[in-house]
Amino acid sequence: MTGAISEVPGFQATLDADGRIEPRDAMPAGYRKTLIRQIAQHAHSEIIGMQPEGNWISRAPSLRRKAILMAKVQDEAGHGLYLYAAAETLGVDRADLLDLLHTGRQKYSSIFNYPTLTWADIGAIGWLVDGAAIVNQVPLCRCSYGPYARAMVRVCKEESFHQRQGFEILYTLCNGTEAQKAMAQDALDRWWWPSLMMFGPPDADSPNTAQSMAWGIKRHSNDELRQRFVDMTVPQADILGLRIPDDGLRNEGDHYVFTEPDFTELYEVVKGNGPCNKERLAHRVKAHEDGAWVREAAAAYAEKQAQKQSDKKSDEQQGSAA
Ligand code: FAQ
Repeated sequence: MTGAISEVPGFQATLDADGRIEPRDAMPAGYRKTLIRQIAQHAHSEIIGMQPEGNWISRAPSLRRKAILMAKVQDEAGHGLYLYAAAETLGVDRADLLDLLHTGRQKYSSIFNYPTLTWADIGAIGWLVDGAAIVNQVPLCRCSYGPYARAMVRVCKEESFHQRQGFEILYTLCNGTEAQKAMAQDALDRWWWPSLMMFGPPDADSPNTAQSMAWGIKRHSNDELRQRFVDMTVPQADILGLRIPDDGLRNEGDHYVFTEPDFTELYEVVKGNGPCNKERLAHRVKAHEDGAWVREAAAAYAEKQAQKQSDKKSDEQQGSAA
């Protein structure tokens, strides 16, 4: 594996020309390591992120809502698959990445450690969490690593549908009874601050941002994206008739000034001390163990197919030699 940038011919020139680094290109070890870390964390977030919404599929208020939510949760599984595939182009094995997740040695997004208490939470996840994901991930479509950037293009299209379905759930509640509107407000009150934390620590405390931006992995800093999210979301809250739970929020021309979230809460959740960390990980590990027979069956089938192919090849070789 290659080390410093100076030892990697062509790498910096590709970045300077806004080109894409592809799996077979030489790359600095740190670049590869950072990508594996970020893409794996992203993949883990997608599959753990299925849980808070998945547990509402059986309780969705109508058949239409149930069908939409099922499709959304399946999309998240698909995003996980694209991302694990993108990580594998860097020379790691998906099974090893899952092992790192299951043993707590790799992270997933803090946001998925909060409970979904009411149906309005499903609206809030779509509107705020997918909304934050879009703000974070649209710039990743221009990430310097080709497979990650290309995966993001499709992911972002789907996230955009997810964000609209969440907004539409809340719009319906906000135009319903007083109790439904209060449920929507309560969901916003609980999801607002964790959504701001999704963007990561403030720039001054973010150990990875500067290098990741120099490598063209991240295109914007955590604080820039957080600001962009606030600017996008506040007018949408106005349309819903909901109040953002921030007394310090005010419009200053092009931007909204807002109160920073309590980042000690982010650090605690990332350390494993959020409201649902243990439950989420235990559920994931159990799902993985319960799926062992599928992986074994798929491996046995693949082995049988490979044997068939090789038997056919040797029959053909013998036939042409005779
Ligand atoms: N949660 O130096 P930085 C979704 C960690 S997908 C947990 O700023 P970086 C779709 C960070 O890893 C949501 N850990 O790090 C969906 C680092 O730890 P390490 C996931 C966090 O990488 C919707 C340390 O703190 N999206 O929502 C968090 O430059 C609905 C220092 O931080 C992505 O993964 C956090 N919030 O910036 C699915 C997008 N923030 O590894 C289902 C891609 C920071 O050094 C339902 N990732 N950390 O020990 C990124 O853009 C970046 O990795 C950041 C963090 C911005 C998340």
